Amino acid sequence: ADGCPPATPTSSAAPHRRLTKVSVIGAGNVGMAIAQTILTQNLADEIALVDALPDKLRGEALDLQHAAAFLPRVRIVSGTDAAVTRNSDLVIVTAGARQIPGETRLNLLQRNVALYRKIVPPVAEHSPEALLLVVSNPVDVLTYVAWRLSGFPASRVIGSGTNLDSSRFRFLIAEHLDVNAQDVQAYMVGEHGDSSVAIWSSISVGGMPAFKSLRDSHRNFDEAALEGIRRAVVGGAYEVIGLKGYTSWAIGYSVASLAASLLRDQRRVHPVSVLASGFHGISDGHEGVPQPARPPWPRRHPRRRRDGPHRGRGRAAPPLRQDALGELPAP
Ligand code: 6V0
Repeated sequence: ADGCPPATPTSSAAPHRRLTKVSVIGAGNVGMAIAQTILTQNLADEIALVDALPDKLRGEALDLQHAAAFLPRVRIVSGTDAAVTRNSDLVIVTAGARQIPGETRLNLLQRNVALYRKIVPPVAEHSPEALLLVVSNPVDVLTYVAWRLSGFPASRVIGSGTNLDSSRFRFLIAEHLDVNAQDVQAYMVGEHGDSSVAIWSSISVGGMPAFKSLRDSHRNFDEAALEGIRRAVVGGAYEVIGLKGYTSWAIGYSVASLAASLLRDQRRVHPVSVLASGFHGISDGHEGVPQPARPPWPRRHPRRRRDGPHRGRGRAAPPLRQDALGELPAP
């Protein structure tokens, strides 16, 4: 794996505590922001980075390793081959084309579906019990594609969904009301990006339902301002991409918070992209809906390994025919 030592099976390294391995596929702006946030938050014992560009990958891995004196001890491995991800608990996929200024997320679909056909099957093979967390755009469609390509149960393939949109929403409401964003609960749901929906009734501040009390009191209640907040949430990525070329820090923290909830079983509720068949008239596909984020594997017990691709809880993915992939413009 490009000069880096091969990944150590996590189970043999520590007999008393099972080590946690997180892999990040795609060492671009988003992948590296996620990796460095996971590193600084001490969420993993081993981080594996995979990218198609060996020099850039090696440079990113070395750059992180050179910070070892200031960080928790984490083994960092890297490679262009998915073998380096072997035995991961969590695999985060960020590889793929990103938007250029003004481009929509859905424009990326064909290019990124083609990439996922190469990336997902070997990753699933090397870590058959992992949780797959999809970040590349369009994230909801690619989560569905990753589920179909992996053969994993639906409970083990989720997308970052509207977790980032919701954090933009919380930030802007917090600014509007001049309170701390961590004290604001508020959800954007639906498809990540342009068509995401603001759930105004979900807003609460310090446990108080905010929307109704603001409207009743006429205090800070200004429909134009609220519509401005919704527009700013939906246009947030376009604004950042127009200014700096890409987004990275907020998605890094957003995905690290999902990783923390999943790896540490924090029982938090996040708006993530899950198989939404049967919800609100959706027949087949992934959507961002608030979900208790729980690891589907038994964290406190030794892993039970079974043969075959369909393990664990949840609906198993029907096999995806190669020719059917080209017919996936939308779920
Ligand atoms: P980037 O900086 O161009 O990084 C993409 C990386 O993928 C590059 O380093 C490529 O070399 C690598 N790559 C390409 N092909 C492969 C392959 N076959 N195997 C491994 N690596 C490969 O893009 P950036 O990091 O800015 O964005 C990555 C993706 O995240 C894009 O699709 C964005 O649209 C998406 N985002 C999703 C967000 C969300 O909320 N879900 C938020 C921000 C960006």
